[in-house]
Amino acid sequence: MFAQDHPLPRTGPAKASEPARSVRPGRGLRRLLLPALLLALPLALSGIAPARPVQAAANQFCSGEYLAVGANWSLCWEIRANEGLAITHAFYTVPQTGFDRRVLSDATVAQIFVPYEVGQPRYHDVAYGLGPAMQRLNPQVDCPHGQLLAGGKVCRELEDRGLSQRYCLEGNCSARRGKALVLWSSIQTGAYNYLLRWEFRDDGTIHPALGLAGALQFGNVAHTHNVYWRLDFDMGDPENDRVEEFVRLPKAGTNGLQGASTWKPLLGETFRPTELFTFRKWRITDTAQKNALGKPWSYEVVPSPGDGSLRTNPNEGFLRGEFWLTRAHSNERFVSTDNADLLSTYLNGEAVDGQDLVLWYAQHAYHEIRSEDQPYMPVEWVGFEARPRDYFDQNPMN
Ligand SMILES: [Cu+2]
Repeated sequence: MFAQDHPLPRTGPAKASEPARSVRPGRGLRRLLLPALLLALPLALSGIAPARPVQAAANQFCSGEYLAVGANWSLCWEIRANEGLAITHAFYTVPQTGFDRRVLSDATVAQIFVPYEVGQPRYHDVAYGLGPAMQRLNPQVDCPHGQLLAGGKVCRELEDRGLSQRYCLEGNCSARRGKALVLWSSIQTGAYNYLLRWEFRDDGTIHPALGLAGALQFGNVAHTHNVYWRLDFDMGDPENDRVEEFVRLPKAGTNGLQGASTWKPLLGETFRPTELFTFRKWRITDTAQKNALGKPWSYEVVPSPGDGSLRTNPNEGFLRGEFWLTRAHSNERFVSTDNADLLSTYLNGEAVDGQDLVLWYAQHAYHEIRSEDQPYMPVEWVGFEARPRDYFDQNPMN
């Protein structure tokens, strides 16, 4: 579904003075940039010739600096008062066919909840507004190979992401380097600098990440950064979504030597904890679309090994699970405020099968202070992968 800019709902007096307002940048620049140049440049840099030129499918929804094209992707983005840099449309162009497919309709960071181990403070940073806290980037150091947008507050880059493939046949070896289209921004929250980074790889993988940087807020007090991502996948169209959970178990009677796995549908709005012992992960499928092998198109959310978990008390019920599934509603965009657990209220028994759905994924970075965090912290990334599973007929890079 297409997100609108809704004000953050508040259910009680908030610490922030006023609800953050949209600081969407002016649109004058759009007219000045040549869409043709935007299309041609990433292709020239990639060195990979698709069957036909990459289509800017997202250009139906945005243009100028709000349209980002490269690494087989075309995206629209905007700056929102609360979530900061948001992806509003993401289309993948299949290299073999030149065919554009919608993947995402809306992708945001929906909360960065930072409770300190001594009980207070407990920050809900997205509720205070990431948009107005975005900082100007330095063209030489921050964005040397890209373009600065939004008055210098967003960097758009086409990055070399290292080896994407290597294989040998009868002693002849071939390798390929991958590309990624990246949009990122820097946000000042107290002494911290958050780096909000959206990476779209040429093989269809999406890698959202939050960088923790800046200086320590309270010296030697440990805390967790609970980062919530909100993803509205719309593969092809918003309808016919189904979400399933992966489970791998040892086969009975084989002394642990054999195993089997399956995908089980989630039958209603729900939350689920991560589970390392069963390789738990989740996918969203479009039941009406199948690839050439007869498998339903899907994207899977793959937890990162260090994602951790944090459970506190019922007032912070949004900490009960790492993965949440809700029906898509444009006014259900945030996880929490200083006074309210919003995410739990979205679980109200709505049917999910075949509907337009939203996935929420939470990562928990435990920040045990180390000497090397002084005077300025080395950047630490908190990110995960959303990968195509049977969305293509084969490796799209071949
Ligand atoms: Cu920290």
